[in-house]
Amino acid sequence: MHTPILHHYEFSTFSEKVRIALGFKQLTWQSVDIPGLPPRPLLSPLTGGYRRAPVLQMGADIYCDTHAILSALERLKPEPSLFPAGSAGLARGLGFAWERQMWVPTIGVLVHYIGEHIPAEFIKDRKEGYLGIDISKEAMAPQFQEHVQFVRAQVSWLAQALAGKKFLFGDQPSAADLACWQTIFLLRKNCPPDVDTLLGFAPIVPWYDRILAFGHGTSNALSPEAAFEVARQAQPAPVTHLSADGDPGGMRHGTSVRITPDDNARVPVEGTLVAADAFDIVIHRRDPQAGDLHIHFPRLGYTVTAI
Ligand SMILES: N[C@@H](CCC(=O)N[C@@H](CS)C(=O)NCC(=O)O)C(=O)O
Repeated sequence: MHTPILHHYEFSTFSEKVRIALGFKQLTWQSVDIPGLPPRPLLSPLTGGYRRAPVLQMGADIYCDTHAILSALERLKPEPSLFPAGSAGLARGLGFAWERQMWVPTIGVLVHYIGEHIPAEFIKDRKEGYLGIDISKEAMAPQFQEHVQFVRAQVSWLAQALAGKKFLFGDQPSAADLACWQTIFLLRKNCPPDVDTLLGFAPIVPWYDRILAFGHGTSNALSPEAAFEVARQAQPAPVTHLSADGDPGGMRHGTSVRITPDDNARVPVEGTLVAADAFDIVIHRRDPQAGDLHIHFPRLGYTVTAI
């Protein structure tokens, strides 16, 4: 069994969601610190071009997107579960919807407070290679009130859902708790304390602290070169959780496919379909240096086409 390797950067809040999941499951992992924007020359060959963070690597298996990563961690260590007692469908759906809806308004509030400290090259990258919008403080200022109201309304709903409970589904946290938590983490970590009042965070602070307390598990630093060497020396694991011809659209094992995020950072990744179901898809790629790789994506949030 390969030790999980997380390619991530400190201020990436989607990475924080995975770090907290690793802490909740008390896993030992290896940490590859990547830059906050491309180029990431030793990671891109492993992902086939997928450019977002974080990425989880287990040997020659590469997991893109936190939704695929959390499922992989759940298979690696089923207990404690991120999908407690019958919550899987709701936990996945709620987490996905929350992150989709909240991402831009959260950035809008964030840059209101700290926008002047964000380097120009970062703003340029986020516009040209990631979100497709200008996230500078000046550009987002006209929408600040709209973003505040949106986040506050969502948070009020979250507070209502959490009333009298430790976590969204009861005493055990779920992937949905972590998804909701991570966007709030970005704001509470970086903005002055008055953001709590502005956005109505007070009732959810005990829940927030419970999740923060999971920590990050036990990690050791690993260089990008060493992680690449792990992939080079490994073979992809046999896929046992999906069936070769399980694609609901009827795409067969062996089909050449292109997988592209449908929201942002729309860099297509091409490979040969290994296995799929309605939730996940795995493709094979052969990199000249890294060798055979399996790259895993969640199905929701990605467009898959035969090429
Ligand atoms: N749906 C993706 C979203 C990941 C995402 O947008 N991550 C941000 C960092 S927090 C990112 O990739 N930013 C651009 C980059 O780092 O290249 C997931 O769940 O992993």
